[in-house]
Amino acid sequence: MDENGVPRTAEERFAIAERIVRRAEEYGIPRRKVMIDTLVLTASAEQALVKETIRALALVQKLGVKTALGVSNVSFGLPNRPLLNKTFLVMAMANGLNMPILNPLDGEMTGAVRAFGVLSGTDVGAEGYIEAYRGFTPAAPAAAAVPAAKADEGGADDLFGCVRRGLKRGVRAAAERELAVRAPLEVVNDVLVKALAEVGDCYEKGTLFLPQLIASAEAAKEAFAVVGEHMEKSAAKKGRVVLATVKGDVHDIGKNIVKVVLESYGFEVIDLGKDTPVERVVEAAERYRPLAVGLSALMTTTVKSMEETIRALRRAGCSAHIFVGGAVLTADIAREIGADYYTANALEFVKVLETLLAK
Ligand code: B12
Repeated sequence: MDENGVPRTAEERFAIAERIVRRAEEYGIPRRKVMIDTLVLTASAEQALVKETIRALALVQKLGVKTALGVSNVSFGLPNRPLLNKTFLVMAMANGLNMPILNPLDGEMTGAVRAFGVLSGTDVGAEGYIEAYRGFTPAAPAAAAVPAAKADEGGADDLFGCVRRGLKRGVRAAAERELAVRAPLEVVNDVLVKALAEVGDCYEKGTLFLPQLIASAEAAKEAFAVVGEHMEKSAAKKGRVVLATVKGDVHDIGKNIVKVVLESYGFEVIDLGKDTPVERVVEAAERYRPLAVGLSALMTTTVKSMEETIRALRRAGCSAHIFVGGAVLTADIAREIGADYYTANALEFVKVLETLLAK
């Protein structure tokens, strides 16, 4: 990868590998001593990029370098990860992977490497293979996988069901039907947040997997857009709030809820989106002079970039009240990283803003 992150295509990754090899040779490092990792992304989130990693291996090995891969990344978020890991390992080795990074205590993986040595002719006379498997007796066949019990998925076409099952196509109509009988905020709190919480629980329990989670998140996003269209937006603005999910974090469902709720209570929201660079937040705080800056983070790892953002805002002399939120935060962490306020949800955020305005 380079300063622009992980390139999407094999050709772009190859171009970077070429640059590395050239530079190494300038320092007297021969290419046979260079190891290039063509980078594995997870099949559950970036399915189309799996074959780019494999194609990149085939291209890069022509440079006469060694190739490495952290194999098991490929299966993150999917069931029966060992099966995917092993299949991917074999695909990768067939395309030039010679230094796989894998669990050496996993007999299936080391077995695949040994078998590949025989079949590709690198283990001459199958010497290593025979040494490892002399006296091998086959294990009893594994029991067939039992389908996971289904949680309550809601009706096929109600809003809860659409989000729970990640059905993006029906979600708009389902949201309209729900909004005909309930107030927008009730739809958010009683249907959308609950459906997402259930999806999150099932994901954590391992009964639902990353591609399904992504589908649910996308369905929820569509539903929030519809809810937003139905929210009454008061013309008189109470105050301005800059909102952002911090750098490195792409979770924006919670932030989007906060936005919808703030707007419905008459606040003007400048939404900077997700994965927001520190400088963009500082720039927006300087440009819009908001009453408050609200930062969202959902991962332990991105609390650090939240802290950096707060520090940069302070350095720039930002006078706005700094609020933080997101499932990973607590009042204690908020204090530690220098925020002014932590609130657990959007409505509390509104309440605190209103008391600040009343002062
Ligand atoms: C949906 C989801 C995703 C979706 C996100 C889609 C999207 N557009 O947001 C996708 C599939 C893309 C995703 C990706 C990943 N995810 Co994820 N994801 C979740 C999940 C299931 C739900 C999060 C959510 O939306 N909750 C619902 C909303 C409404 O809640 P909320 O955000 O907390 O918001 C409420 C409050 O916190 C508050 N609030 C939120 N922000 C703010 C801001 C302010 C200012 C205020 C006042 C209040 C406030 O108000 C909101 C409404 O009440 C959680 C698990 C869980 N059960 O929480 C994991 C989870 C957050 N993800 C996790 C991980 C690890 C990842 C990945 C790294 C996985 C991977 N290896 O690919 C990537 C991250 C990529 C990245 N760089 O960010 C971990 C984080 C672990 C940790 N503690 O660090 C979790 C906890 C799952 C787990 N247990 O492993 N994820």
